[in-house]
Amino acid sequence: MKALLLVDIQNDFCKDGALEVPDANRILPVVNKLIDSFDRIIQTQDWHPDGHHSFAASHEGNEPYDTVEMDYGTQVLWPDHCVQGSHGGEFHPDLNTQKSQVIIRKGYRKEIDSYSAFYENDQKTKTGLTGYLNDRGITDLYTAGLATDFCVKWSVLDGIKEGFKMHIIEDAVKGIDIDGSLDAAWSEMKEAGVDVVTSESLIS
Ligand code: VGL
Ligand code: ZN
Repeated sequence: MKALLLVDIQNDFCKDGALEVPDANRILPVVNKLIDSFDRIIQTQDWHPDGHHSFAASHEGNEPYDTVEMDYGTQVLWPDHCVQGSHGGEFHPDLNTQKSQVIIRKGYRKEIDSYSAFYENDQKTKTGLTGYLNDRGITDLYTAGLATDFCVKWSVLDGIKEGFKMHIIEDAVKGIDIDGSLDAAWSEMKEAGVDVVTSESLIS
């Protein structure tokens, strides 16, 4: 059974947002068409408390896009974004969220970032999505959203590890691209066995 996984389509990642992903808004009409063609829809929502440790402002002397070492490994520092309850953290108003059946919020613990829909960045703490999918008999996830080289990539890689068949809809994702991270992400996902599809093949 298949489902559509919509990753972090929130104001802060869209045009004029705090962590704007180039051309992010272009996926909105494509994603809305995909929503019409799926019966099971799952969304993720990046959802950080004020002063989250992934924010550059929480680290004296660091700027956004610097990297620092955390207990769980290397962390890119971001501008403040997707703060709980803020406008930036809301889904883009043009996204049709009406059919969404579950929303997985992530990154809500101050000390740890969470890119993937399945695991926090320690690669140990689960979000609960695996259990949800297994309980519902969902085997195939069609992935769209933001950003290709961070939350989409980690969701795809972890989904494969968790035993799901992961598909990425290439015209329904956009990336940030820090120092070649976008090309690297595509290579990693393909290496891991992601199935790359176009929205056209899915829209009925
Ligand atoms: C994301 C950076 C920080 C993403 C979330 O959704 O890809 N990127 N938080
Ligand atoms: Zn974030």
